[in-house]
Amino acid sequence: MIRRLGIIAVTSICIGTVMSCSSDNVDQDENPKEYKATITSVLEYAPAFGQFVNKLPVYEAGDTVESMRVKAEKALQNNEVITLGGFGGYVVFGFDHTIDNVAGKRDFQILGNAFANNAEPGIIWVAYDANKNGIPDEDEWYEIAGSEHDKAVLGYEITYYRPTKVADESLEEIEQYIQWSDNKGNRGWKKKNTFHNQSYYPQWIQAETLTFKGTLLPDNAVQTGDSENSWQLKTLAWGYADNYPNRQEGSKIDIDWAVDHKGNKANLPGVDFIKIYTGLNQEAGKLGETSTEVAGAIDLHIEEQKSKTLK
Ligand SMILES: [Ca+2]
Ligand SMILES: [Ca+2]
Ligand SMILES: [Ca+2]
Repeated sequence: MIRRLGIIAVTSICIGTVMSCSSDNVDQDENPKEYKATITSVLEYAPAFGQFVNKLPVYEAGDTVESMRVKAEKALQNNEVITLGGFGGYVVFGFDHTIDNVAGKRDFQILGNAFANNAEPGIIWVAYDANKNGIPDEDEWYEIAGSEHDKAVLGYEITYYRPTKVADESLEEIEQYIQWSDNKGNRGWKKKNTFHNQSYYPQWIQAETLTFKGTLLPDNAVQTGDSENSWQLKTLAWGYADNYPNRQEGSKIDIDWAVDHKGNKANLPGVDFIKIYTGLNQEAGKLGETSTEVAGAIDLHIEEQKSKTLK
């Protein structure tokens, strides 16, 4: 099921459990290695279109796929928010160790910027580096089957087209800004709103189109009144990124929820890499497109160990 999405190639960097980027190994004998509970590397950053794209992180003239990857990596290492844009936009990151799948417990947490009635659920894929080559191979990915899995559209594919109308300083609304089409015969336009005047198409990408494939969640936006401002983005029950506030249990994930493309339990011993992508193709009035944001991830077992040590 897990074909490489989009157009970005994996960049070879120091990742996983078999390589080390830092000088942590120095004096290893006296000081046994302490693993970080948080993200240590970003392997790919490939957002779709979006009102925060080119802002979180900031695109500057001359930036490339690689320099934007580095910006996303620094942001996530510091728990700063990055945007994934509309449906399919993604980030892939890793840790300096394998996050264990502890039986009967949630194992990791994805940090986002969700708050009450502002959930922008992202689908979570996990990879266990079974062949220990330090990269997530295509056949090592599994999907966290969250609460909406049975209602979701599997194998959804969308293409966005580079806008011909250039966003400028006038902050005008552009109704027909970015054209899109999907593999279900739908097509339409994404709006540019009056709040964000930069381009919504990733400026470091030369291609005229961006294509993403994955699992599409049912819409979660509800209009609660007559005004364009009265939209709420409802929280899904469990198993997604940027769905619950970071302090809540709902932002924590059990590796046991991972399934293969047939829906069978993956029974993974742990996770080395995580991929998050925006799970909705939805616009909600003045809120604009629904876009998952990610601000980091935490190995809950290391966190727990630390708090035990402090007691
Ligand atoms: Ca578990
Ligand atoms: Ca591998
Ligand atoms: Ca969000």
